[in-house]
Amino acid sequence: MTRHPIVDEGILERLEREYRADGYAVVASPFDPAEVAAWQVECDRLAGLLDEADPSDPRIQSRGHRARGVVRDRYDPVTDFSPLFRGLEEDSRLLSIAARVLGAIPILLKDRLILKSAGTHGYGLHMDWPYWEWLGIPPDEIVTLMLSVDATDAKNGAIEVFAGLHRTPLPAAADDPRDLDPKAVEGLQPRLATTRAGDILLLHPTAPHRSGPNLSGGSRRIVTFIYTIDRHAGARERYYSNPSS
Ligand SMILES: O=C(O)CCC(=O)C(=O)O
Repeated sequence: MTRHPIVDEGILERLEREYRADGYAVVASPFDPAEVAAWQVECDRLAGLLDEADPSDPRIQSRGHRARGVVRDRYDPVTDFSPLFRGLEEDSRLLSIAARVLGAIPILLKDRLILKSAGTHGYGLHMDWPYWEWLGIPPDEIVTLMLSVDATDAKNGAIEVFAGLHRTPLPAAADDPRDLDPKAVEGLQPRLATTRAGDILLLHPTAPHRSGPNLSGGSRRIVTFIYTIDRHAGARERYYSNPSS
């Protein structure tokens, strides 16, 4: 495997500062354009497999769509389906970023691909932590790295983050205790985390976030690697062996 230099110290320093203060941070792409182009080709291949995939496979999940009711939209874990993304998980640039904010050796907890094809619905206000809490890992020992396969913006459903609220207890939604009550952020303005292809959005597990529908004509694809630290070895196996994950 090609070893890439770790991300520059100055970038890591800024990233860590922003991540601690805001609960998220965006890193400009440390990848070569040819690497990102290869991700795009791989996502096209994975999107093409969806029609033939076993409809009962729990690793392929669906999402509401403006015109088609429901569409198959997520691979989780995507590394089960893609040797390219399986290799990317241990890329030294990603590991150096994860190690910096976790302060320990990162290991992969979870990974996924969200295709968000044109017309697919967005995601309501939530934080990811309540979905992982049962694992018993403190939130500061998990970090999410979202890799933009395509540029993201307001039109195609970029992630919106309520910055600086990741240490503030917020009320749960009435219809799902794992989601947040939208009233919790009434009057507050989220930050739209726009990205270029190859950029990485870091998200803290308790950062409140949401995203809009994809109203553009193309897909908005994001590959996500969620890392924990080496003292939680076995957490990935526990996570994926739980049928409700
Ligand atoms: O991809 C998106 O638009 C949002 C995904 C998200 O918020 C999540 O899976 O936690």
